[in-house]
Amino acid sequence: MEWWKDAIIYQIYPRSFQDSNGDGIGDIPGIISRLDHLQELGVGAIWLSPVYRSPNADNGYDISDYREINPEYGTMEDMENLIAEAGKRQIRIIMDLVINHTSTSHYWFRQSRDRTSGYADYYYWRRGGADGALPNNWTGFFGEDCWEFDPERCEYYLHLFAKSQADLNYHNPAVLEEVKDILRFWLRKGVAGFRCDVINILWKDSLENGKKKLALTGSEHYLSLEGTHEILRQLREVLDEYGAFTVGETVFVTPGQARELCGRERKELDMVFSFEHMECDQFLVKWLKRKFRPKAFFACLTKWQKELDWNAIYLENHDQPRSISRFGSEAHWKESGKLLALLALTLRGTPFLYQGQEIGMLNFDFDRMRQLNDVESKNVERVLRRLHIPRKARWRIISRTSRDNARTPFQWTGEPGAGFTDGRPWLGINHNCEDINLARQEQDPDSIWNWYKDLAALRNDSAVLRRGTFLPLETGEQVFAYRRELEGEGLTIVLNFSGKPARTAQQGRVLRSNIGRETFDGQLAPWEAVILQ
Ligand code: ISL
Ligand code: CA
Repeated sequence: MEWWKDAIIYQIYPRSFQDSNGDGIGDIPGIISRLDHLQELGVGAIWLSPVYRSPNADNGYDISDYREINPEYGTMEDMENLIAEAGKRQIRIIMDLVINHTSTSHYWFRQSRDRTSGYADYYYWRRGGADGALPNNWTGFFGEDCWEFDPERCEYYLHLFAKSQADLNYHNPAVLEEVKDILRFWLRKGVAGFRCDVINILWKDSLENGKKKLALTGSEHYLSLEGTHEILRQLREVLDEYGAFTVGETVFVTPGQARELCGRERKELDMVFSFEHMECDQFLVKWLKRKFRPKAFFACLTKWQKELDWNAIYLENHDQPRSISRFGSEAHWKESGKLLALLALTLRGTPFLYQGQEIGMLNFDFDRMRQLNDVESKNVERVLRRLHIPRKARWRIISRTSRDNARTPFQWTGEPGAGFTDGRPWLGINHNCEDINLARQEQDPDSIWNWYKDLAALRNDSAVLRRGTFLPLETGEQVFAYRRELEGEGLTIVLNFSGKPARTAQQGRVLRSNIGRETFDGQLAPWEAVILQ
C-alpha cells in the first residue's frame, strides 16, 4: 500500500534524455536503453514529461492528441515496451497529465472554432470590448496577455500559458468526461499514475477583471477553488478503480491549501509539488532574482515538513534552474552537489530527482537568446524589450531563470554529442560535458553519481529515512540540521550551506559524510553534509 511513500521517483524530460536514431531529439527507445541506469540508481518510478502528440510550442505541454505518441519520440508500441521493460525492473511509469489546456491544434479546439459544433463550449470564448479591449485584464504565466483573437470564430479564447495553449472550460461537463476517458486509456495500458500539470487552476469561477498585480492579475478567479476540488474528487473515482497515484503540480499554494488538495480523507490528490522553497531566491516574480538566503530556505522547508504529513520533495525539475548553480556553489561543485543530494534524499516525503541531478549537471553556458528554445524565455524577452530594458540586462535576467537551464541534453559521456546523440542536438550541450558526465563518474568511487546511488540505497533500506518523523534541530544562517525518527531509532542530518566552515551542536557517530570524514566533533567544513547516528 502507498508504494509511492517508499519510492524514489525520477523525472525524465524525454527530449533531452537519450536519442536513439541520430535526429538530435531524445526518444522512447532511448529511454528504454537507459533503464538499467535508473535501476542502478534505485528509483521506483519514472515521471515522464509529456510524450503525447504535440506541435511542441511548449515541448509537449501543448497536447494535440492525448492518445497518440509524438512521432519524434516513437510509437505507441515503443511506449508499451517502455511500460513493460520498466515493469521488469520494478519501475513504474507515471504520465504527465496536462488538462488545464490543450494545444490549439487539438481536434477539440479546431472544432470549437465553429459555434455550431459539439465542441463550441470546450474552451473559454469571449467577445472583446467595442474599443478593441480584451475580454478581461488577466495576465498569463508566461508574462503576457492571456487572450488571443481567433478570426474564424471572431472571438477571443483564454490561454493562461502560451497562445497555442488554450484553457479548457470545465464548466462544460463534457470536458471532464473526456478527461476521465483519457485517464482510463492510459491506466489500462498499465501506467501507475499521473503528475497533474497546474492542477489547482482548472476551475475558473468567473472571467471578471482581477485585482491588478505585478504578475498573474486575475489569479483570485482560479487558484485552488472549490470547483477544482470537485473535479479532483471526480477524477479520483476513476483513479481508484486502478489504484493509481497522483502528484499535483500546484502553483502558489499555501500549506493549508495543499492540505485541502492532498489530505488523505479528501480523496483528491496523493501529494503536491509546492513552490515556496523555489521562491527563496526571487523577488516578487520569478524573473527577478535575489541572493539565495539559506536561512529562509531552511525555514521554508521546515514549515512544509511540519504542516503537511507528506511532501513531494524536489530541488529540480524541467522548469527550474539547476540546484547546484542555484542553492549550492559551482566552485564547490562536488561538495555542494553531494550536500543537495543528501537534503533531497533525507527529508520526509517522496523524493523526486530530475535527470542530470544525479551527476551534478549545472545551468547552461549559452551566451545569447538565439541559443534558447524555451517559449517562456522568448516571451519574457519580448516583454522586457517592450519595457526598453537594455540587451545585457535582459540576458542577465533570462539566463539565470530560463527553463532551458534544466533542459540541455543529459551528459552521458565526454564525447561530442555527450553520448546523448550522434546527430545535432535540438538544444546545445553544456561545454562542461568533458568534466561532468556519467561515464567519468562511474569510474570515480567518490563521484556525485556514486554518492547518489549510495544514498538512494541507504534510503531504500532505511525505514527511518523513508517513514520517520521530521524534527527540526537547527535553522541557522548557514547550517540546517534535522532529525528523522521512527520507533526509537533516529538519524541526524547536518548540512553546511556555505563556502565557510561552521559549528554545530549536533553529535553522533558518522554514518555518511560528503567529505569522507570518519569522526565528528561539531566542526563543519565548507559545504559539508553528514548523517549522524
Ligand atoms: O516555473 C514556472 C515557469 O517558469 C511556472 O510558472 C510554470 O509555468 C508553472 O509551474 C506551470 O508549469 C507547468 O505547466 C506549464 C508548462 O510550461 C511547464 O513546463 C509545466 O511544468 C504549462 O503546461
Ligand atoms: Ca530521436
